[in-house]
Amino acid sequence: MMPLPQGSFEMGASAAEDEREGVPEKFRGWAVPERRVTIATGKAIGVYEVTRAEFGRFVAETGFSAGDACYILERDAATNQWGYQERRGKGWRDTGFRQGDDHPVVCVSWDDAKAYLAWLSRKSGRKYRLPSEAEWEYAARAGAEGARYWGDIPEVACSFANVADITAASALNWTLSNVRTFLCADNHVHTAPVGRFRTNRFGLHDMLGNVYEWIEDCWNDNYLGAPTDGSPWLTGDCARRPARGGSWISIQWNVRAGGRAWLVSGYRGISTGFRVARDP
Ligand SMILES: [Ca+2]
Ligand SMILES: [Ca+2]
Repeated sequence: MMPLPQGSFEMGASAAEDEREGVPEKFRGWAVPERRVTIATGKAIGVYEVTRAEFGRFVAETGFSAGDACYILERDAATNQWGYQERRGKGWRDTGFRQGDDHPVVCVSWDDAKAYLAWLSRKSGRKYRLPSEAEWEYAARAGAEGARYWGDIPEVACSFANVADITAASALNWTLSNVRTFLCADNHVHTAPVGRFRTNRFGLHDMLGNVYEWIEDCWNDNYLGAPTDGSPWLTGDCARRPARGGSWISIQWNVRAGGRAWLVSGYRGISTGFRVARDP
């Protein structure tokens, strides 16, 4: 765990950033209005995404079942396009690609993450939970105001994050043109071991890339009426939850500190995991 410095920051992403990053029309305007958010003292967040080994200990001790199906990436034989398909027999133990114990756990839903956190809280006597969306973004930015904590040059990504890069594109035979793959090599086709890449200024690994991270809040289409004290926003569409930071499969516009995405809370997929947060 890493203590988060008390402070305030500008949360959100401007229309100008959405434009510059080539965010598709239907995904624009989700991270406005930008607003000042204050993070109270005493919060802490995981330095790493939760690993397969950590989730495995939870399952071994409790017998918890994280379902029997997961959305995996497959190439459609007819159209030759990659897309997500839900497959029985796939799950956090068998994702369809090689994962070591130190890789982030995937194929876990928001509810699975909450079950893990309840177990961890019982075991440790501390109150673990998912990060609020504000805490997550504060932690991801670590003082940076732009789209990414490593600065304005997208290709610097490959020393800071596991993203959709040249390695993945060549292994999976994607075309690089017009989808804004990161034009650098991070040397990982799928997930990477946690902590393999450089940290941001708060000492946190993989806040961008590797796996999308579940957030405590309910989903709202923009920040009108959102809390400004760092607490989770628990009204709105609670069947959907934010997932932040992009993943190993994400092209440039999906890998932004202020960018937002949502998933149905029961969704289990090969690019989604979580990290933990803790109150004082
Ligand atoms: Ca990669
Ligand atoms: Ca991540």
